[in-house]
Amino acid sequence: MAKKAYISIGSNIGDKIGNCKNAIELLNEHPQVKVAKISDFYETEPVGYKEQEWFVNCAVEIKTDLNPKELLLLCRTIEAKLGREKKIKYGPRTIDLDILLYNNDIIDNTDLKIPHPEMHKRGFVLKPLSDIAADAVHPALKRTIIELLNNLTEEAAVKKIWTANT
Ligand code: PH2
Ligand code: MG
Ligand code: MG
Repeated sequence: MAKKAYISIGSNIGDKIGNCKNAIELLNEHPQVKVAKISDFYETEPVGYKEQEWFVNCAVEIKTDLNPKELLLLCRTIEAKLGREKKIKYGPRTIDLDILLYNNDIIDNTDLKIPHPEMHKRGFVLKPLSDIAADAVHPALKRTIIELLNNLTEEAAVKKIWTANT
């Protein structure tokens, strides 16, 4: 598995922790994906659209032979399998898998932007990501994940609920 990528996972409908764990399992079951690291899990205040339940968020590091487009398709397939329905932007979702980083690639297509265009503004992304990739460098901003987290101005709450690696 030649490439390293980071994926943000979130859920705010149903069994939120279970949905995130199922998503991780489905990623790992793909023959061309190996989940290498799992962050802690966090309960997070909704960002963007406030009138919805709090989320559970986590992040994973994967090793993969899929290219970014194939990985995006896999993420969408897993979302569909776990019962995600058509979405209101920023609204409630059973499961959401967003590609954050893929190697050091910068991709700017209409349907796929890597690094994720909002990752550096979001505590619910940066906090879990910092568990597993504190020193990874954002290829466009040239800042590490921990630097981005420390410079964050967004104040939405991010509370640890589950530790993956004990
Ligand atoms: N995802 C969104 C919009 N807002 N807020 C939190 N706390 N966590 C999320 O995963 C999230 C969100 C759109 O994908
Ligand atoms: Mg998202
Ligand atoms: Mg998404």
